[in-house]
Amino acid sequence: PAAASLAIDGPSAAANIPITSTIVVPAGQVYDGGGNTIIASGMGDGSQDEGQKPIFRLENGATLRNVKIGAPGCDGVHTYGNATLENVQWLDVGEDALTMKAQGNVTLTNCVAKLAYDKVVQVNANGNLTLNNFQVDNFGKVVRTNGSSQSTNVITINGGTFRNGTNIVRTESVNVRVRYRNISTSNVSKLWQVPNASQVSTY
Ligand code: ADA
Ligand code: CA
Ligand code: CA
Ligand code: CA
Repeated sequence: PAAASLAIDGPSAAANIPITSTIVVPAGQVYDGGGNTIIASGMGDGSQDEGQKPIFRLENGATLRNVKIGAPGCDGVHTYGNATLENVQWLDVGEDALTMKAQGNVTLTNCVAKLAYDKVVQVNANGNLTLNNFQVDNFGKVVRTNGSSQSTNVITINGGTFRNGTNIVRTESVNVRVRYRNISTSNVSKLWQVPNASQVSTY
């Protein structure tokens, strides 16, 4: 009967989705990956080489949710303005996982990042970065502002687990504020690498 075949087909199982070019999420739109895993080819090898392509490009106001980024992680996710990420899992971070490429407010909620050789979130623009319940294992820096740039950022870390890394935040900018609460850490060498300890507070 029809019901049996519906039951067999059921809700679709998670799948691997091969891509050969960046997935662009237009301004204000939502990309829901349905739990599928993106596998890139020809876009970079996931090493520390700069210039790899992003897996996703989020235009201003875009949302990315329920997706896994498999190896090679290439240059991860690029944001151009405000962005919302929910249940995004980087299974093997490439050169980095997410880059703020233009000014905006970027929020990650219930995301996971693993196996980052160095940086997870690269901040190359002004704006606020909020990490709600971010689970990160194996990293150099969870958040790194760009070189000696004096960007203005409020970095809020609300919950989360950070294991096996060097810094949760590293910045050279005196214009960065870090606020955090309810975090769990293990084997992290120095949580906050900032110009002045007064830039970091709980809230
Ligand atoms: C390095 C590099 C920057 C930028 C950054 C990134 O810090 O020096 O120019 O490319 O990586 O965005 O990955
Ligand atoms: Ca880099
Ligand atoms: Ca990696
Ligand atoms: Ca990068």
